[in-house]
Amino acid sequence: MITADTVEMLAERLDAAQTAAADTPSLADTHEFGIEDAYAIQAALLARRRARGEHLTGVKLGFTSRAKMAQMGVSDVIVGRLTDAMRVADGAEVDLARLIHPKVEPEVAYRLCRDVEVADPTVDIESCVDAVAPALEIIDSRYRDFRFTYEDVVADNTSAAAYAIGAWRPAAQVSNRAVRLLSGTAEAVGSTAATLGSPVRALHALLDMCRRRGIPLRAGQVVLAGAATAAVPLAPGVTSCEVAGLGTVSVRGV
Ligand code: 0L1
Repeated sequence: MITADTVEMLAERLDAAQTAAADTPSLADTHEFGIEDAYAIQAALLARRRARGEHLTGVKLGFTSRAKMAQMGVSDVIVGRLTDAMRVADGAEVDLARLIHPKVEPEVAYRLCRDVEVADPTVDIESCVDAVAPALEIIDSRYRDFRFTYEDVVADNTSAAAYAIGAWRPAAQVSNRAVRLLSGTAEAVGSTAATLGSPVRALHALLDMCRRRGIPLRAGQVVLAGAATAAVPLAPGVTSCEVAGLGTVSVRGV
């Protein structure tokens, strides 16, 4: 365990890196901390954003592919928080100068139509979802050269930086849809099944995480279910994600 003062100091370091778009070394280089500490640092980081007037708009899952879990040597997903300052309208510009070394991932987004009673063991999270959409998540690890531990990335709010969501459609099964991501000359193709076998499983994993971490889920919030392909560098110009049968979403890096 690290002290409350250290939690605040490390959150301040990550917050400064994000706001200045200047990378920082891995926290683990200088501090020994566990996963509980990492979520405490993440919460302190979010408190800083909220103190600046940002509002929570949802949650995101990370490490939802078996390959990424194996790479990080973990068997659990991670959860981060989204705010209105991270939201980018479909087709709108993303200012690359405000980011350190951004990458982008194609995802499925869910919309919550009612508060989820996360402490209730009988709650049916699927019945709390009314819409689904294609999404782009921009991740921007604040760590120098992408060198981070599992605890580091949780502390860094799971690299969350920005997100865009396409047109919402009534909730539907999206378990194995083709996905295509284009960013500059980079292309990644995959399937929504890369997200824990099906994005709907991400909802159940999220509920479990929120129960364990005391994270509330509120009506109107969005859930980014996790990457359907490996992340690619976010290029200047148009970046788009197409999910078969769901539609397309894009942003423009400037
Ligand atoms: O969205 C995610 O997969 C969370 C972890 C991202 C870690 C990274 O910055 O590569």
